[in-house]
Amino acid sequence: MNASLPDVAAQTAPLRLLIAAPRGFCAGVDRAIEIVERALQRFGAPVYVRHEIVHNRFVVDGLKAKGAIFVEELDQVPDGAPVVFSAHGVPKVVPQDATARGLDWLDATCPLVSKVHRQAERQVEAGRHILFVGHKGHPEVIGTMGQVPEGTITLVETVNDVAKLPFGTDKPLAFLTQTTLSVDDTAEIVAALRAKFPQITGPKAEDICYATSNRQEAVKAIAAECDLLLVIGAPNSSNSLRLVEVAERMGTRSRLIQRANEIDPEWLDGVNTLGLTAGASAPEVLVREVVAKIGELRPVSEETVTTAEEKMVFKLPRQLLD
Ligand code: 10D
Ligand code: SF4
Repeated sequence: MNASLPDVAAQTAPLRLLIAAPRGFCAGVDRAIEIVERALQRFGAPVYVRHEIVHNRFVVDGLKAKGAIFVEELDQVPDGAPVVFSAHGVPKVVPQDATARGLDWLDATCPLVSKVHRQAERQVEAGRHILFVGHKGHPEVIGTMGQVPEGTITLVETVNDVAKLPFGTDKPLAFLTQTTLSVDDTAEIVAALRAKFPQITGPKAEDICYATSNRQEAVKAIAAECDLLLVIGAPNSSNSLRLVEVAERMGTRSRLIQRANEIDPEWLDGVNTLGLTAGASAPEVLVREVVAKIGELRPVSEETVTTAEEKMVFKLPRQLLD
């Protein structure tokens, strides 16, 4: 029957797989993982890590296998054991407590997060109240808000929150942001802050990092062509969740997956072009695992779409260099 021919053709035609670049590990994640690995070599196992070093189970399990022990709070670290603070950063009191206990501690906070920490301190020293744009409860937000005394910083999550802020136009204010936010949402929130508080100071744009914005741009470049976009990342990974949102806002169905085995073959029904990317904490080996899995389900023609080149590398902490 002629009517069935297009369907047969659609099923046998290779699936066009568009892989976004940049994707996956950023310089801050590379550095954080290397800090744990070098700490294991230097001190021997076990090395304690406060919070998942980055939000990826595969990475965490790999380090556990080498002797890392992951805990949520410093009081779970026994006396005398070395401890690494995660890439997301910690409140000021954490290194203070570690020093008071005489622990060997290493800070794997991404230098771009540390830069926001220093800005927070400077703004408070200059007498300004900080409006911090971020997601409540995220470890980076807890870490940055914990750089300054309580009552000197207010969390702002939405444009609606801006409308409710009780400050006047004579109050000295500054804004700072989490590094892994949606570029578009943040631009709206910052515009609302500047409109309501003409006196506000802040970074030129916001503190969203190069890796976060590059990965969102790369998704924007392919999403319109895709029938489905898969994002490899964890449900607690802020930057990965933002990539799903970017695709969905462009009208493209998107799914967050941690591993290839989470792909439901039915998702590919009627899909001619599939997009694929990975959050900043997801290793490339998981991208290859997903490509291989898709190849088992359908013949695939693979293309990489590159929107930026990344060359960023961060230095390791001094204690690990000698
Ligand atoms: O949740 P998230 O995007 O902040 O963290 P993740 O570990 O997924 O990626 C690395 C980003 C960091 C450490 C925050 F800058
Ligand atoms: Fe640093 Fe950005 Fe990577 Fe976060 S996502 S670790 S801020 S480079």
